[in-house]
Amino acid sequence: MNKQYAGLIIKAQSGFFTVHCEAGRIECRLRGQLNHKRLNTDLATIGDKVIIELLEDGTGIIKKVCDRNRVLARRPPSNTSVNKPRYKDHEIQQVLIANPDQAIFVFSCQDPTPNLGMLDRFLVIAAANEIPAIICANKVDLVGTKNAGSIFGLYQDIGYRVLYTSTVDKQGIQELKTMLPGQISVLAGPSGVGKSTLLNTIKPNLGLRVSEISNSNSTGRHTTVYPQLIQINDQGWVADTPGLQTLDFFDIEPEELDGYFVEIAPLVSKCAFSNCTHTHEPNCAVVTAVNRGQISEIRYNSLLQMRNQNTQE
Ligand SMILES: Nc1nc2c(ncn2[C@@H]2O[C@H](COP(=O)(O)OP(=O)(O)OP(=O)(O)O)[C@@H](O)[C@H]2O)c(=O)[nH]1
Ligand SMILES: [Mg+2]
Ligand SMILES: [Zn+2]
Repeated sequence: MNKQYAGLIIKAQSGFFTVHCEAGRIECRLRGQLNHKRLNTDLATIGDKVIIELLEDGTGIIKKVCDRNRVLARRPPSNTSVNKPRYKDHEIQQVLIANPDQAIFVFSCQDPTPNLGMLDRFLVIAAANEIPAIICANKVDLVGTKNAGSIFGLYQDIGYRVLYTSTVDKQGIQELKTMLPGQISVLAGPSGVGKSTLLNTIKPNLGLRVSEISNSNSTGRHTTVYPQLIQINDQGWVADTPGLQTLDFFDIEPEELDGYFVEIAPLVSKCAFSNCTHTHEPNCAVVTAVNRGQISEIRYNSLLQMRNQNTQE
């Protein structure tokens, strides 16, 4: 009988998985029968805790994927057939990482222009999955701290922690570094915002591939192609993930979106109608708060836009 080990998937690349365990880093494949177990989700990805069997040739077979406590996931983009896995009639969620303890959503202050609508979507997904969220506003060197604050400050006002970082002048890097030990974190965001560069700056010998062009406003450029977890210390890992262009919700209904906007959620029960859409209804606590300047119009519009998009889907 071959030896078995409990381990953590740290890299996932087209059906091959690198598993970190007592026996080292083992290249593994999934056991065939596992393919039928889960109907609506990626079977295995980074962050999954697994049981592997070590074979004579030094590779391994993943025999069991342990239940996930939470996932950061989206609905796969519909314009790419390869990324749209289906199992019979079920649409399958694309898991960016399994079991994250926190998510760090990275956006650049400039190049590319920050897409706050996408940030709001990330925050909704994190809230829906009970993943603590931190915002990293990178490339602050390009706009200066004051301008960066005028873009991202509203998130601080509603209680999120915002790190202002630059890999050029090293601002905020130490702060980012102190947040990583002892837990599983994920860096996620659009392409070209500097996720891999941030990790190379934190861990200088890492050598992750980064885009050579700093002004990467062309769409479709993806420098990081496979997600992977990088070890920070004994229990501390941080995931570098490929940049996303779209972030569609999986399993989040339009009516529940207001509950995932942290500053709007507490007002919802104060609206006169329990099914209030916060648009035309009388005595809407949300609209009142927007009119009084207590809720940012950017966030309010973001909620309405998300709900419309989701209703159409
Ligand atoms: N000015 C400036 N440029 C930066 C900073 N951080 C990263 N860059 C540049 O931004 C470009 C993109 O960086 P990457 O690290 O490849 O971006 P990424 O988020 O990993 O992109 P994907 O892997 O495609 O998702 C590179 O040319 C970096 O040199 C920064 O703080 N300031
Ligand atoms: Mg990258
Ligand atoms: Zn309302």
